[in-house]
Amino acid sequence: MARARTPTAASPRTQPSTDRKPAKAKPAGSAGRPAGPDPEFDAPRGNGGEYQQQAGGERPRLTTNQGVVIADNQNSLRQGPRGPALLEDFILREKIMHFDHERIPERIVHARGSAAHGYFELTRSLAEYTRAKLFTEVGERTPVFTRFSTVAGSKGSIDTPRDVRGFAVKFYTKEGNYDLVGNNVPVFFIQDAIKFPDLVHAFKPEPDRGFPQATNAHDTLWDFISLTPESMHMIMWAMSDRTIPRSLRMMEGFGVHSFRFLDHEGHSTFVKFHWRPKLGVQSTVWDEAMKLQAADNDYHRRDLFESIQAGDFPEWEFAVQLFTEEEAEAFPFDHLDPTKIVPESLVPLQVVGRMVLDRWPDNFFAETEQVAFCPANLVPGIDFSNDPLLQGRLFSYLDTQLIRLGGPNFHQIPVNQPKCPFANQQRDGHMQTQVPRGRVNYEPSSLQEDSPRADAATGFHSHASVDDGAKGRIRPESFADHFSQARMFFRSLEAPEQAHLASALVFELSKVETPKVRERLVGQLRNVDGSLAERVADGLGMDMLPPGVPAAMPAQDMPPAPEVRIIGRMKDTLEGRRIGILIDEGSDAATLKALRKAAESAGATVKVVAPKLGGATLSDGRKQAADGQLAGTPSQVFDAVAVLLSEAAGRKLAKESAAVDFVANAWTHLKAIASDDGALPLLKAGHVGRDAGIVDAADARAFIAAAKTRQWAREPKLRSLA
Ligand code: HDD
Repeated sequence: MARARTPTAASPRTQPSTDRKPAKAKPAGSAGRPAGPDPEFDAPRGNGGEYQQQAGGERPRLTTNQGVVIADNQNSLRQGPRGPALLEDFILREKIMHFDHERIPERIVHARGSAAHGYFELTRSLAEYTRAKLFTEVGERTPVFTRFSTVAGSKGSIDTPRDVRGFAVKFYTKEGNYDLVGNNVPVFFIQDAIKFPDLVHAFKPEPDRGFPQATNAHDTLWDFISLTPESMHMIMWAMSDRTIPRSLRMMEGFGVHSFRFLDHEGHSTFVKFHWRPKLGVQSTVWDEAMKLQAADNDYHRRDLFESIQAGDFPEWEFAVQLFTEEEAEAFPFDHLDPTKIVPESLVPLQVVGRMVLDRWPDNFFAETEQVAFCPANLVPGIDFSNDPLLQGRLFSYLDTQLIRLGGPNFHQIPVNQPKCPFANQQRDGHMQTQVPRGRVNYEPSSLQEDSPRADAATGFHSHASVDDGAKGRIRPESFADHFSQARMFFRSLEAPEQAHLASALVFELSKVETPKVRERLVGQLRNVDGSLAERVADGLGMDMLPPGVPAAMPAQDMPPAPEVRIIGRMKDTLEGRRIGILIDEGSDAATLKALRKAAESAGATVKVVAPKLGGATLSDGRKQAADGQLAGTPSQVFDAVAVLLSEAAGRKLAKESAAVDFVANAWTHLKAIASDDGALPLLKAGHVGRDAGIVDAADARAFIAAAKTRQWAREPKLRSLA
């Protein structure tokens, strides 16, 4: 039996500890220290930055959390080389204890997220409407931290499910933190916050079985939805291609609720907030989204990270819709109902600023995980509306941070701290990291001149709204129309988008085991649009159309709202997009060079894919390394592909399933494909047809033009959509 070695001079246990002094040694004791706090001595030194600077760039010594230098980080303290571990090993216990507590409760919703730092820049003053400096100082750059998220899945789940995306922006303004906690769709499922726990329970994994994860396609969600007609407008958005975005950089954001702007006199104007991506709005197709789950679970996070690292900073325009109380009275819906949009034909968007995300967080946990958004974080000049969903949210977010971040001092975590001065008499509590000085921790006080006081001139004032009425659990009659805007949405879409929406409903409901739930949902769809209900019923193979569910108020026809479409809003550009070029031994060097040059000059990122990561020897004898190995780099991670193969390689790859899938998926996902003669056997094996998106690799210009769009005309050849 092998015996453990006894420690020798060379073993880690007996290695001499590196007994280097920090570059800047601190004076011992208080000798030489001025009375009172010593900024150098008292400054917190965390696990990294500050300490490393202290060490003057030398490697810092490993210590316990008490600052004791650790001599051996490989072996725990044992009674003899093969003896038991000793309880007195405080180094082992501290390390394991800390590790055991590394995880904090994940967010109940929006657990999976990716975030970045950046800035907001105002391009047009809104001083006429608001006193908020954020919206009045043109050219001023306000730092922001923006977190995007899926809603249903847990923290470790996938990036590309069919799901609404969170779009939360923390503005670190000069007047305090302002959080705009929105989504990538402008409406919500429910009208009243009291229904939120039910909604979330219904879409999370079912409680008895613990699945399905990160999807809405199951009985409990559709049971709830089919009994909640107010959700129908949101369902239209959720089943549209908006919820399978191509990139976080290519989706819109919405503040959802109406808020108020308040000017210096306290006059109020209602405002709705919009983010519009510079790269245009683009989605995947459903089959592609599902295959992306297999190709890359971190597809969106990686895309955001890589674009920022490459200096292609994601950017959005910031726009507002402004309307008065009187204008709102004349709308044919209640704008306080969060299941409604204010169509742009009624109130046009005004672009007043832009947001640029230009820095990836230094540490995922410290920033992306610990950031705490709250719709109640407002600054002077902005106020809430009476939207009952918003009112409930004002309680929920603060409350959830108490459990998630462990106590009331989460505002002291660096990512949550205001960047303007802040001071008050709130004290103590778990994880207090500040050290307030002096005797005064109350107000009014006279003992300390510099203790903070309220200031009516610059402070926050609420809108002096007058609301009366009997107390009660009342849903206003103006909230009763659940179907007009749902119908408006569906009828405003282009034909392929309508087909995708119908297919999405068929897909989701086909995962529902309970027939009466499917039938009731189709019954609700009859209130939205008869043809949609029929398509879904047909797609599910129902023998007859289920009876309609009685509507409190039948849908009214509204003018189409073109702004809800995605088709036509994809930008005619390759900027921010990725091209994959598949090569193998003998691929034509000149064509590869020409395609790469054309794609890169058009703004795309080009990746070379080959059966082996080492790459292949090209026609000119040069070795071309690959960025991705074929089996691990399928075509779904690209916006368009080119296939450059010698005749021999084309014949070989036509029998290689990863290569066949590469071209077959590019074809069915409506992408442009450039190919040379050698690639033809592979294209044939992948059943790639002919259309305007299939171009000769020698014609780089034609490829670039085709790559800028999806080949929508191809779709009817490929899928019998519901
Ligand atoms: Fe919420 C998180 C957006 C309704 C309760 N919500 C959360 C996040 C976003 C939204 C983007 C993630 C923030 C982050 O990145 O950390 N939520 C919305 C929108 C809503 C909405 C646009 C409707 C217009 N939410 C809503 C209601 C309630 C909540 C009605 C409860 C009454 N939301 C929460 C929460 C979360 C949250 C439980 C989970 C984690 C967190 O707050 O910090 O408090």
